[in-house]
Amino acid sequence: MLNGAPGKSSCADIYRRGQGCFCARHLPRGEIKSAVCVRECNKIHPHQSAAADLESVCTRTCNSSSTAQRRPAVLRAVRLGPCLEKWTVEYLGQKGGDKEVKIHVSTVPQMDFLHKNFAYKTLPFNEFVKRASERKHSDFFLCEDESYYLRSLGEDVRREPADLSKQFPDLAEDFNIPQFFAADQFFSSVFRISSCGLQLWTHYDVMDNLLAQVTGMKRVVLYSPQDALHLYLSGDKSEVLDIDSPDLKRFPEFVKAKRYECVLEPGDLLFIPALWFHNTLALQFGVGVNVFWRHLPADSYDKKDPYGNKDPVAASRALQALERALHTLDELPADYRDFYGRRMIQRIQKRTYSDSLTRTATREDPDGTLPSSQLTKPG
Ligand SMILES: O=C(O)CCC(=O)C(=O)O
Repeated sequence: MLNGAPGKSSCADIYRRGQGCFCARHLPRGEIKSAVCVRECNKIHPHQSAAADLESVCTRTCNSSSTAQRRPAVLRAVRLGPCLEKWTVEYLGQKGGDKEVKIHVSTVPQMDFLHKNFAYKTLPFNEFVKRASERKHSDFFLCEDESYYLRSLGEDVRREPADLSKQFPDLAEDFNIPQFFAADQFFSSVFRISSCGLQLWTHYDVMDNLLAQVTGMKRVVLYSPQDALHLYLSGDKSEVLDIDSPDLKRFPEFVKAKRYECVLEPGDLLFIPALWFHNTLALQFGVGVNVFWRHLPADSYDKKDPYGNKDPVAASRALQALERALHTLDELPADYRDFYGRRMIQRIQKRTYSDSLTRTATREDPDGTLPSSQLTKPG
């Protein structure tokens, strides 16, 4: 397992130190595997046999409605198109041109969205790609070894989802969007271009997602939605920034979150089901594209959500109703609030937890003093 934060070590160092746990990297190319749990001694859980047709396997995996099947999966050596050969720094600069892009600029390896330890800046795309690909810069904003990250946006940033074919039509021609979902489910296609060594905070999105790695290598760590309570969430983001050596005084529950991890290489595709938390670390300068699509009926999603990360409409309504209910409980003395609060939690668990989650909760009770019936008994 990775020990310590990447700090300012070289990307090669980061990669070497992590090699012991980069399990998915050892999978034979052309196979599809579910993401690997590092804590289970690098065991690989096969998703399908090597001979399986990748596309049909992925179509089934991505469209399944069963929670057990909706697990992350890495597909190796996918035909992503001419981008795999063509997307050098020079070519990207030529074809992408000097269109202005809004980028994240960071002086530290771990970007922190919640405390904003990076700056938003604007650069012409070709200049951005050049700078992101180099370690030291003659022109810079904050310091000569600053790092850069692009998450491309739509034309109207607040309303329109990113779409490679609109913002970068010449480059979009080189990238084949994997056809694992119906055309009308498509939501967005997003450039993910990062300097070596830069890490993106742990977060979830509400759309299903295929993250394609076109150049460079990237480590991706994932956590199940069922581990949400161990991740110290602030909205859709985890407060635990340093997932490799977390501050366990501040975040003691974090050790309970089961970590899944893979390393993506050029031509790899990672299926990230909606609500699965993910954290990325660029092991090299790299270019990726991620494609979001709607797994639920279109009207389930917030219409004013260009990023694909606003909670579904029904979830937002339920969370608002909860706030109102809590406000109502405030009318009672503390001991009554405690009593009714506990009963409400039990009722919510009974109505919403899937069987597997109920089992997990029971298993996690170290003394076995909490029978499952206690979790599920009506209030
Ligand atoms: O590839 C990355 O850097 C981040 C990917 C991501 O957050 C996503 O695909 O939702």
